[in-house]
Amino acid sequence: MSTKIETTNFLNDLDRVATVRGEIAGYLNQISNILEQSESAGEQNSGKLGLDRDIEDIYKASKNLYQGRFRLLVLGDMKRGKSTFLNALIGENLLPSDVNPCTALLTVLRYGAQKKVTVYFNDDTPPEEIDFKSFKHRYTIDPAEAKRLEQQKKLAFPNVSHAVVEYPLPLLEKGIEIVDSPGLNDTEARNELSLGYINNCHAILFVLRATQPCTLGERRYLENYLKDRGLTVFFLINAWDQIRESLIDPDDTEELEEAEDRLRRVFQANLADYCQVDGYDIYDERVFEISAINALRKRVKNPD
Ligand SMILES: Nc1nc2c(ncn2[C@@H]2O[C@H](COP(=O)(O)OP(=O)(O)OP(=O)(O)O)[C@@H](O)[C@H]2O)c(=O)[nH]1
Ligand SMILES: [Mg+2]
Repeated sequence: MSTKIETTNFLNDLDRVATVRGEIAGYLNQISNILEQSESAGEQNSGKLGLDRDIEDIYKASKNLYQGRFRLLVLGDMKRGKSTFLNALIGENLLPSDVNPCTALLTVLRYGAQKKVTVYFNDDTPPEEIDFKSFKHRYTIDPAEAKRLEQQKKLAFPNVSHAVVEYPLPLLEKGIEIVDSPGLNDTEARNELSLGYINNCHAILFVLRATQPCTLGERRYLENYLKDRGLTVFFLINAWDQIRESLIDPDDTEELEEAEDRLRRVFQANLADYCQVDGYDIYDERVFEISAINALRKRVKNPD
């Protein structure tokens, strides 16, 4: 499996997308202006056509395209490596990720000239900028504590809306926002925080773990929340490195290949339905085998 990230090509592609997006935004703006002028001309002659709503929609679509935000939601069961994947993307161990404490807040990662984290509240409390160490310390929760709160149907930080991490990363400068979410689990109350955010996003990165292939819980989230909703879902099968560790003889390459193929068949059987567009099978464009921890280690060692 290659862990090399083709960043240059990808960033060039994003530049091309930004150019086309700007052009389409310009056309939409022209269309809304022409319609507006026709409506006011009509008003003085034969009467208006009642296109105000359409004009507003087109204007909004144009404005959104100009702003150029594209939001990706990283979703998945607890401890699948969502935060580690994002840290690998940044190239720094910035977001809380550990065997124990877990992500407790929706955390939006967006471009900023300086690294900083700001916590936003649901009540009148003004947004608070804190340092990364305090952020990790204050806003992660232990799974046992998470479970206890769930049983009482309580949220860990009920007055916190979300956190925004700004980071000077070229990928984010092109208008991409990536959202880390608290891990899904058995209790619906906590899942609402992550799943309720789906509509604010343009695509989903659903993170699974190679050594726990499509658990019942995961199949349920996919079936109940993602199936037939017209969403663009990418699947990251993380911790691919652990397959080798689970072999009796980790150096037996034949055994490793067989184990990998068996897992591929399980994932294929469960995810194929989510990788069909207009009758076309696009599995290879939607499902990726990764090792976030290896990628993070490499990025930390070689920052460029
Ligand atoms: N072997 C291996 N371990 C990984 C990999 N990615 C993450 N981990 C480990 O898995 C544990 C959980 O990782 P997190 O990134 O905190 O997982 P998460 O999905 O964000 O967890 P929650 O926020 O609790 O839902 C950590 O101990 C990571 O070091 C991987 O690719 N391979
Ligand atoms: Mg996390």
